Amino acid sequence: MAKSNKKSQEKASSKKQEQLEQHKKDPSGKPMTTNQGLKVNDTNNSLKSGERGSTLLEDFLLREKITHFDHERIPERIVHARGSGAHGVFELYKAIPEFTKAGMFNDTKRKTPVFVRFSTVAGSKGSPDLARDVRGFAVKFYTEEGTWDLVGNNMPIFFIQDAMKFPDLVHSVKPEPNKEIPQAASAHDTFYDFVSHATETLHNHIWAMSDRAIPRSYRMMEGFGIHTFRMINDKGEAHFVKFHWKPLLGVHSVTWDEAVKINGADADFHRRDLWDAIEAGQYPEWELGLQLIPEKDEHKFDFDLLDPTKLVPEEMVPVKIVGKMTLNRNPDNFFAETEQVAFLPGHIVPGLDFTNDPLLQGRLFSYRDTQLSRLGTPNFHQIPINRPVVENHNNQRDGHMQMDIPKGQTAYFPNTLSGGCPHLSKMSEGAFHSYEERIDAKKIRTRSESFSDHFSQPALFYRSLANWEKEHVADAYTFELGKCNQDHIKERMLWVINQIDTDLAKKVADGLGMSVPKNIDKPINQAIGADADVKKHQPGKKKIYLDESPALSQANTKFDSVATRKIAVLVSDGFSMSDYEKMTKSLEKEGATLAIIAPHGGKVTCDKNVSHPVDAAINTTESVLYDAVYIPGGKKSVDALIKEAKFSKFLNEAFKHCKAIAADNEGENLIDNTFIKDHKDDKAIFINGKASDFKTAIANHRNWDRMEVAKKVAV
Ligand code: HDD
Repeated sequence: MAKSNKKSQEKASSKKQEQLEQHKKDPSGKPMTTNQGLKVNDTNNSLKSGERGSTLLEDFLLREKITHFDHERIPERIVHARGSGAHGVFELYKAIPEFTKAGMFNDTKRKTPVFVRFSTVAGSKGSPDLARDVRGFAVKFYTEEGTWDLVGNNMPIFFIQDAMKFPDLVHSVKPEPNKEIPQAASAHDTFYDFVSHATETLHNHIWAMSDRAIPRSYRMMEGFGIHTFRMINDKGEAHFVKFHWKPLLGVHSVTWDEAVKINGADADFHRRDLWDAIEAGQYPEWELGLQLIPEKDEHKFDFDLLDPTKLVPEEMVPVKIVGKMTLNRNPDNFFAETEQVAFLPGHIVPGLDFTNDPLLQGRLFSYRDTQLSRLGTPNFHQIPINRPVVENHNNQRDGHMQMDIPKGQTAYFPNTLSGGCPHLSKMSEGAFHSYEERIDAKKIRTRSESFSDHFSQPALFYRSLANWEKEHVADAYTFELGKCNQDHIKERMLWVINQIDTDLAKKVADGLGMSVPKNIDKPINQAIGADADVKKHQPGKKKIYLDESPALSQANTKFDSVATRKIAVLVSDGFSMSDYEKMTKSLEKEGATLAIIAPHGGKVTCDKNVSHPVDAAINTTESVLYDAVYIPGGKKSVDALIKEAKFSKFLNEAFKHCKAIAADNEGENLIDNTFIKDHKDDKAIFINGKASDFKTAIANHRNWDRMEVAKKVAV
């Protein structure tokens, strides 16, 4: 059966790809050798004294093979260990010289090569993809002026305001140190012990309780640079800027029940989805948007632009779309590229600069430092995936795994012996020059009072959600706190949630079988110094400077495409080919992927006596792996499906997860064997319906109106 609409696999040719080509090794048709190039005759047996004798120390083949194997692991990333990467390209729609002199934002003919890595934060390298977690969204731009890394997340804010607290945050969410439990999960006492005392975490935390933390696909999530950065034009004028990635497929998520089941059915769900889409030529695309704020407006907001726990609502500062990123090539080798890629927020180019956001400032140190233990050498920039596409020369020398051979007598500056080279460049010649910001201040270890509003933006986020999203948030809090053992932690969390929204707190309290504490002491924000003035740093009362921000709700995303959606087609021998064609032709044309699911593997024969390959036998797959389900007619086929209970379970689950379901002719008999039989009037259930209506329902992602009924489905 036809799969997705395969575009021709265009070979992404770029300066970076050409550079990587030089390092690739292709063993096809080649003899096996040792690392020294010696041809190998036997890689299966060690050298022994006699056929059954002991193995000899002389065996250099054994030693080379085993030694390399013994050392083939490197430390996983301390956070964001689980991830997937892809190559691509960034193209600018329109030059923006008025804001920045950065080359990639000034030349619409340039195709800037990129490498992107998506990740979860808390889990280990082998943890499942659908953990409730923030997703990393790190982009490496190989620009003509040097490499720029935009190391962001899929949520526009962060948990903490100062890098000094990062180890505490991470230690609280990671598995508890005595028992190394739980893996890739925030639902445990230590995390909530921390969150309830460090109230600055609440904004990112409520996002993590929302559907944003369980995306349908990496391809269907937004990305954010989070911090306020600076753009500098060639007159030296600066604008504050926030970076946004907007996926062309819209922002979509799965439900928590699906997430839990997907983790069992396919722990690589997001990794596979990204890989498959790129292999099929259905290249993921994001537009890059900028929120630009003139320097003079720095203090115009009700929050501090340097506080990374605050977003700038799009309704207050619109997002200006400036270009598009397309991911068009899978890596050749996971370890060499995705594992060894090193992102550093300190990788910057002229025309861009940092701000004094204290979280960003700390990150500028941490990322270089971590590569030293992870990749083992200050020469990590020489690893092919990390090499810039422009030449780099300086007087740094030696170190583990030096791959370059720097020529010449000198390794210092200034020098005359090498003619003063490598020489310095003027700004007019493209040299980087830090933005000259006037600073007149005391050296002081404290938190700015302007960072003390911890409730207004979580409340704005919650107010802006659709009812179904709000319900998911309440369920998530109830689940997470339900997994905590300590009542005093849950109580404190309920008190804190109550400061965000009283209805939300009540719902969660009901779910926990507790009540919202009224008289708890105001939680002391403990993320301050022992001598700090406590009153100054207490989170203030929530303010309302915007009733709602529609841009924050997934109900307002794009619902215009079925491209890359996976539709399960349940069939057995004798299914109606004309039904199948009627329903699926336009879906396939618009890029949806159809998967034939049958009682057995191999092939099924339709009523026209043509055999079709089965994509998955029912015992190898699960409903949660698909976006929609279709059952064509054909009595013999449907009778066989009814006999196998898992097909009915498959449908009940799709119904529970509010997905579109269509059946034609005898296909209805299978529907009648499920919970759906009394809900055929549902707006995303189609019995002998129109293909175009089914398609619209799939593009709509889910029918959330069904949520109350769906809860009654016991699967
Ligand atoms: Fe971080 C990795 C994103 C704050 C320290 N971080 C890492 C990655 C992403 C982020 C996407 C994975 C990169 C990859 O795929 O290789 N981190 C963020 C964002 C933050 C943030 C959006 C706040 C706005 N991070 C942050 C702080 C610190 C770190 C405050 C330390 C003070 N992050 C690290 C790290 C990691 C890292 C330990 C682990 C692996 C790596 O850097 O290369 O240095």
